[in-house]
Amino acid sequence: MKRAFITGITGQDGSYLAELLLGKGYEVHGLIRRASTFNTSRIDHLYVDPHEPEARLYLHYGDLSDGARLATLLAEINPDEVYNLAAQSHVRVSFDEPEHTADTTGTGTIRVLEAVRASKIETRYYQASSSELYGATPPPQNEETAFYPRSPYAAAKLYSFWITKNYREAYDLFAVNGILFNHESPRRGETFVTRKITRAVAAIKAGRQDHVYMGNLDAVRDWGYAAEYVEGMWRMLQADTPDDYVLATGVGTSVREFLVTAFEHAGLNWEDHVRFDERYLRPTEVDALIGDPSKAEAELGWKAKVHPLDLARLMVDADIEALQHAGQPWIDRVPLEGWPLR
Ligand code: NAP
Ligand code: F7E
Repeated sequence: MKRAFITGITGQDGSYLAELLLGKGYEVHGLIRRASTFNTSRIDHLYVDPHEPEARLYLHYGDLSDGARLATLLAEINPDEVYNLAAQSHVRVSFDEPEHTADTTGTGTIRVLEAVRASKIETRYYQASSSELYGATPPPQNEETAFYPRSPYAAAKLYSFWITKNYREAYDLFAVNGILFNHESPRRGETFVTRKITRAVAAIKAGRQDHVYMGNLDAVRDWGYAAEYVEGMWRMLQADTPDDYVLATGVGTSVREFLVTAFEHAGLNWEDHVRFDERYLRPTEVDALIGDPSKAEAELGWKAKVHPLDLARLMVDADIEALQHAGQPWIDRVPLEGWPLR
């Protein structure tokens, strides 16, 4: 039985990856942060009492800020594959918390890589790199495109990209960068633009909210479906040689187009409900990200099937469905207009 270790298992991608690997027969170990409330809602459906013989998913407390803990854990678990998905992953928040972002999204990576070396395990390593690396460089973007980061988040990911590549060259580690363009799902964090829109549509449709405040509607992104992207991560670690790959749909869509599609899908006119608030603007914006995934298609046989506007409809349906189930925690606890969070 193969064994995998996932940092960020409680996040959107970590939850889909854990599901995928369990389905392939892996034993899966995940790193979780100790919090004062439960933070496992995205993986609760995978829970099997660890005392039971059929249990194959185990969680361990730890943090990317604690390198010694990472080394001890890796030595104990001895995984065949390490997926480093943990990060402060919100671009706008990285302008508010640049030092914390550097520490988790940047230095956190070297702590995991050093933990791999210190524990002397034989493993393959996946680094969650990002299309944000391209920043101001115009699309289409592929593995040869120059990086031009435009936020503390992107600058921290740039460090992580290069240190992963350096460890591959310096120590002959099977280490890869997945340069993933935006990928979304019904499990997407509630303050990323797609989920913010689809949750608002569901709440407005249900008569629980009247409007939503948004920032720059002109930005263009290449939104794919997260459940498909974790398959690409896994394929990168099954390749004969380690390399870096772009995963994307190749289709660019503006925030406005996504928003119009989501409102129309619920039979609503977006102009009646969308307002502008400058707090959602970024000091430096990334205008357009559209990926060219041909290398992953040719070498890994990976291709995105769900395209951005279908994804918008899929996410609206999921949020409307979620709202119909009484006792949804976010509806009960959070004021209808939400916290003024970015
Ligand atoms: P996400 O939903 O924000 O999940 C982030 C995960 O990291 C959560 O499990 C979080 O734990 C954990 N985490 C944060 N700080 C940590 C720390 N100091 N120590 C340990 N764990 C920590 O992100 P995602 O969308 O799944 O993305 C996964 C990775 O891919 C991230 O590195 C992200 O930057 C990168 N990425 C994402 C996209 C995208 O479009 N989704 C595109 C390119 C790259 P809590 O649950 O406790 O907060
Ligand atoms: O913003 C605009 C905003 O926060 C997308 C992360 O997963 O993908 C993600 O980063 C666009 C930006 O994602 C609002 O200005 C307008 O242009 O959903 P987002 P992101 O910044 O692209 C990359 C690849 C990652 O690696 C990151 O981890 O939407 N926008 N109005 C807004 N964005 C937000 N969040 N909220 C708004 O109200």
